Amino acid sequence: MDKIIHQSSQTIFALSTIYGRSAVSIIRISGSKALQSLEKFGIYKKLEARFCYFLPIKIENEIIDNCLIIFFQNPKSFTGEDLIELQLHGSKAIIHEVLNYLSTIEDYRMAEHGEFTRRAFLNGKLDLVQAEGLLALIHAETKEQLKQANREYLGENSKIFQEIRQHILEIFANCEALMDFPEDDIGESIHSIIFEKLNEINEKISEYLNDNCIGEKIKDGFKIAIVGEPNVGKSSLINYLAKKPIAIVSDIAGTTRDLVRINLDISGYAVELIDTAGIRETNDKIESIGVNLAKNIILEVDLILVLVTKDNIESYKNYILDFDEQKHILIMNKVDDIENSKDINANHDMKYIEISIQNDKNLNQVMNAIKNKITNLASTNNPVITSQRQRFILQKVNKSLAEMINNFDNYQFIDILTEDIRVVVNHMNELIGDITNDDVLDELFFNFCIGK
Ligand SMILES: Nc1nc2c(ncn2[C@@H]2O[C@H](COP(=O)(O)OP(=O)(O)OP(=O)(O)O)[C@@H](O)[C@H]2O)c(=O)[nH]1
Ligand SMILES: [Mg+2]
Repeated sequence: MDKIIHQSSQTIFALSTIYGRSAVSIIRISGSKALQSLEKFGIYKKLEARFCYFLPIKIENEIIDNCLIIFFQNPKSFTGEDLIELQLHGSKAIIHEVLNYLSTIEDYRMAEHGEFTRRAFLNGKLDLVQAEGLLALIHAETKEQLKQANREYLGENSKIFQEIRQHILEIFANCEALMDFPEDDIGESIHSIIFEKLNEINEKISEYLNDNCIGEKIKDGFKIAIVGEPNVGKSSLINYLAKKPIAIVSDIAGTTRDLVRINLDISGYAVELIDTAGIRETNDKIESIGVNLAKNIILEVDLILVLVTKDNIESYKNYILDFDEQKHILIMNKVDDIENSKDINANHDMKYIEISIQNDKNLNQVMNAIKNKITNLASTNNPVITSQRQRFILQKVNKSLAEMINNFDNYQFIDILTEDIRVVVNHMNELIGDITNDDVLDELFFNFCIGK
């Protein structure tokens, strides 16, 4: 059954494209009185829904612009309300005139952040997970971010969450049946069905949770740090990978103190690359703050480029206590300084990529190694969880189900189990957005821009 369309008494409007000079600017107007704006602009023609009209809009009889106008009639619009889209020329003067004029119409006001999408959500046009997908879609900067956002926005993940909820609802129905046959054979068999189903569903949820937070990493970006002793060429390497000079390079040991960050697109994945202070014992107050930042960032990132030179080949063991090949790439720089660099790898268990940033030697191997490591990290099945909100709720569900399974034989009354399952169903409703509270909605929609 279609949801009842919720038409707010206030009609909202906003610029949906970026403010500034451009070929086209789009202003959207949504609400029960959206059509009134056309009369105010001197358009008395009755517009058919979903047709495109090329008409002059006037303010006090003066033409402001010739524009394309589309009328989306409720419920077949993005918000579910009556919605007008004005495609104007992208001039600041036109945008000002039109927005100012709209604000003078009774019951009209400028939209708040994400208010169009919030109305769409309230009118059942999308669920909360899809709204998160839409936000990710707008923020996507790389191909993999886009693919993940589209899966979420188009409802693939919602479908999985709905299926989980459906299975839990079935268990709930089994519990109710059990109330009718508490003591006999049928009761026994339903009892074991419930136990099996609880196990089955919770294993699936654990699988989704056990994903190394890849969904969030694809969305927010993988973090990669370059670490090593002073002067090994860390800043030279970040400048090379960033293709521009973002960090100071000098032959004075201890040049970099702050964390220097840059966002890159590597093989379609968003990556934040971080240059760090050279790690050494120092009495310099500022430098030692930098060294601490470097040591701490090692614990935070997904991948570490460990840079050494022939003089300090194993020094990384002082600050990387837990060397994991998945998480680290060992690189030896300045091989231009070494007569026969092959011997260095031969003398050590660990394999280094030998490079010379100065001579542009083997730098493509560093990029390939980074690409391989990131694609390996991301190579689980498409992640289902993409936000902390979703993860927290699923963790609650997972924990509650695990407790039920562990205490299954101790449930003396089936109605207590039924009640526990009802709580879990409510968590799933919260996840999909069938139960909401204003704080959650405020937080999510505030991250949208004003015209969305
Ligand atoms: N010979 C040679 N010198 C290099 C190479 N790469 C960088 N250098 C030089 O090494 C010196 C230190 O380079 P940086 O990139 O500042 O080193 P860093 O690791 O960032 O140093 P800190 O910020 O002090 O920790 C500079 O003089 C660079 O020009 C290389 O491949 N070969
Ligand atoms: Mg540096």
